[in-house]
Amino acid sequence: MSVFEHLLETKASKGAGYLVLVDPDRWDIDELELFINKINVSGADGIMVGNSLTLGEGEQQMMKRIQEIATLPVILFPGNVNQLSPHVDAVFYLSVISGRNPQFLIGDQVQAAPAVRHLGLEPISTAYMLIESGRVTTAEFVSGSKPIPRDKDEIAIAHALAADYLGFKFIYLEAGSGAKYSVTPQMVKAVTSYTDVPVIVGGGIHTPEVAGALVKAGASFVVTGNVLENPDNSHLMEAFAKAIHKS
Ligand code: 1GP
Repeated sequence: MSVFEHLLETKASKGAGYLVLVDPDRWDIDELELFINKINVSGADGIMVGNSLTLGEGEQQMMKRIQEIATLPVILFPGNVNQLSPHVDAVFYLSVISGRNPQFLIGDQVQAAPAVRHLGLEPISTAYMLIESGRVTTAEFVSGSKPIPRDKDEIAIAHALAADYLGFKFIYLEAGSGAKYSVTPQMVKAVTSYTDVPVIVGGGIHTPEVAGALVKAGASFVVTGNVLENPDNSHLMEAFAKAIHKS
């Protein structure tokens, strides 16, 4: 089964899926191993790996270790072409459609395509929409693109429809890692009432209640990242999975 099929099957059987984002820059290898083992048994449906900007060394070794330990599909969530790796099962093949920066709309995708083929990675085309979230996030700064205002549902709808007509497999509503405010359930509801393309929501989601509300509004997948980087919060993983699956 491809990773895309696994994700669709997760949505069909559980109503929605839970993806945990691991930023390899934020962990040392021992802590990382413990964390991946926790994710494996948390009820999550997949592991995303990536970040908008890498400072640390050894990112490829970290990805290799993650894939060795993970019992869930590992999906690259790339911030740039250099993050492409043989140590993932699939790659969210992102285009930042909310922006008008050609590099992030199509330039990097052209650069990456031969490597994706060469590495035998499964590309999952994903229309990435940055939504304004109360502060300038790294994703916004690095992509050099303007986010969609958080209260302008009509703008989000028009972008989502364009993504649908262009044939993207997923739409990603992204407040950005460390966002002050997550994407609103209202925006998720608005977008999902106009398109059947499955919607992934991430950025600034800190409680299972918020995750559950986003699923009730129509999200097919919810992503958490930062909140689990505090070891005191690792117990939240199971609560996130439950809230997302039952909503
Ligand atoms: C994934 O960028 C998000 O879409 C993750 O955001 O780190 O704020 O959970 P957080």
